[in-house]
Formats: sequence, structure tokens, C-alpha cells
Amino acid sequence: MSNQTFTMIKPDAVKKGYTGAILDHIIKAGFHISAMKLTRLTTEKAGEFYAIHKERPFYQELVSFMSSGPIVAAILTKKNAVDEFRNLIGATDPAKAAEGTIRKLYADSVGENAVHGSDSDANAKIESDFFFTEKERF
Ligand code: IDP
Ligand code: MG
Repeated sequence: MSNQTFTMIKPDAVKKGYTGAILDHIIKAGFHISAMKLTRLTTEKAGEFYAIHKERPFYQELVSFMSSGPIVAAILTKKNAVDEFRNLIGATDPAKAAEGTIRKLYADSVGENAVHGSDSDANAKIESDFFFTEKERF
């Protein structure tokens, strides 16, 4: 169990002006923001980030969506961060997400689901390293 996870506020949520509300939700849940940036993925970088899903039918749609506008990327610190954050964001499909979760509150569809959350400690590290140098972490 590690104490860090990686998140992105996805283009749909940034576009709708939910960045502040989502960050507030995350901070109130006890996560410390250890690194954060507003940035935009190229289609190439989005393809690389989601390479694990290359064989899934929604891969092209996902890459195109994730490069469609700015995102907020962040490293979050809290005890048992990966599991705690997955609980906070809710199920992949907002329609199935529990009441009060970020996806239930701020997402509209299984594709455009407002936030990313790492699924394991190993991926949290890989994903954090994808966006942040050591000097960008506090
Ligand atoms: P997760 O984000 O809850 O971990 P994954 O299965 O890892 O879900 O899928 C990665 C991302 O791919 C999802 O967050 C969502 O944006 C997108 N995605 C997943 N399933 C579908 C689908 O059936 N249609 C379109 N996009 C999907
Ligand atoms: Mg996933």
C-alpha cells in the first residue's frame, strides 16, 4: 500500500468549469496535492498514456476525447491513496457510480467521466512519472 495516486480532471469537466469544485471535493476528502498542472495531451501522448487499453473497442474514442482540450493532472497524497481515491471517484460509468462520488456528481457518460484515478500503486508511479519531474513535486 502506497500513499500516492495520480489523477486527471478530464477535458469534459475542465470545459464545464468543474475544476474548482472537483479539487475542493478532493481536498475536503483529505488528499494533499503534491503536484499539479493544467496541460493538454497531444493525440500521440494520450495514445501512449492509455496504451494499456489499445485493444479495447473504445481506444480511439478515448484518445481523441483525452486530447480534445486541457486537463488538470495531479499527484495526490493520502494513506492508502489508490483505493481511497477510487472510492471517491466512483464507478467508471457515472450511471453506476455511488451517490456523492465525483463521477456521479460531475460526469455524464462512461467515456466522458470527469476524472481519472490510478488503479494500482505501480500504475500510480508510472502515471505520475509520465507528467511530473521530481522538482515539480512538493
Ligand atoms: P477507469 O477510468 O474507471 O479506471 P478503465 O476501464 O480503466 O476505467 O477505462 C479507462 C477510460 O476509458 C475510462 O475512464 C473512460 O474514460 C474510458 N472508457 C471505459 N469504458 C468505456 C466505454 O465502454 N466506452 C467509452 N469509453 C470508455
Ligand atoms: Mg483505469
